Amino acid sequence: MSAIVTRRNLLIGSGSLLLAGCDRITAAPQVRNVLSLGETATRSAQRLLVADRQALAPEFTRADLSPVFRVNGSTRPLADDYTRHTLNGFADWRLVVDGLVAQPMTLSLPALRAAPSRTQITRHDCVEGWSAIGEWTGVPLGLLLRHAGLSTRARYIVFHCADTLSGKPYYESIDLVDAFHPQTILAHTMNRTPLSIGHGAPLRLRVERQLGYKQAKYVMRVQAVDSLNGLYGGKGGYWEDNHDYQWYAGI
Ligand SMILES: Nc1nc2c(c(=O)[nH]1)N[C@H]1C(S)=C(S)[C@@H](COP(=O)(O)O)O[C@H]1N2
Ligand SMILES: [Mo]
Repeated sequence: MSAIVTRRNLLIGSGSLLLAGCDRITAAPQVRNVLSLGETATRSAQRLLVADRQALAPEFTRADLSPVFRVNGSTRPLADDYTRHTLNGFADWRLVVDGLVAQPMTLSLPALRAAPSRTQITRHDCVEGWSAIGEWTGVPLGLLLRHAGLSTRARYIVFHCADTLSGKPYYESIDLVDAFHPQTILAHTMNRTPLSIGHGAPLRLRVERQLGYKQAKYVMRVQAVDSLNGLYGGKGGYWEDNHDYQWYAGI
C-alpha cells in the first residue's frame, strides 16, 4: 500500500496530476482548479507539461517483481472471433498494421516472437490506486512502424482492441514521441511466459511513461492516423471518450 501513497504524492507533487484520470485525486479542491485548466488545454499543451518525454521510466530487477499482478478491466474478450483464437492458441491470429504507412502489414504471433525484442521490468500504475511490477518482453513499436514505412503525415498511433467495456470498444492512442520511445513495446510475454488472457493475450501495449489505462490489452490492429477526430468518440481512447480521462496520462 505504501507504494500507492508514494505514487499519489508524486503525482500531486510533480504537477503532472492534471494528466491523470483519478476521481480520488480530483476530489481535492486545489486539484480541481488545475484540472479545469487542463480541460481547456489542447492535447499538445498537455504534452508540453511533461518536460522530458524521452526519459526512461524506472526499471527494476527480478527481485522486485510483484508476487501478484492484478488483472483489471476486461479479463477475457467476449467476441466470437477472439474466442476462436483462444481455442487454437492464436494460430490464425494476425496483428494488422495499417493506416498512414507505405507498407501495411499483417503479422503472425510467431513472426512477432521472432522479431527483435526488448525486455523491461517496470511498474504499472492504475488510477484506481494500485501498482504492480512486472517483466515485459515484446517488439519495440518504433521498429514495427519504421518497417511499415510510417508516413510523415502520421501524428498518432491507434490501438484497436478485441474487447468492449460497457458495450463500448476498447481502444487507445499515443503520439509519435511515445510511439518511438524505447520502452514502448507490443508485449507478447509477461514474467517470461506467454501473455495470459487476463493480461491481454496475445499482444498488449506497454507504454511505460503513462498510466495503466493507456496499456491497451488484446491489441488487434495498430493504425497510424493524422487525427483522432472521427475515431470512436474522437477523444483518443475508451476512457477519454466515456469517462473524461485525460488523453495524455504521463507519469
Ligand atoms: N483492451 C483493454 N485494455 C486495457 C483495459 C481493458 O479493460 N481492456 N484496462 C486498462 C486498465 S484500467 C489497466 S489498469 C490495465 C490492467 O492491465 P492488467 O489486467 O494486465 O493488470 O489494462 C488497461 N488496458
Ligand atoms: Mo487502470
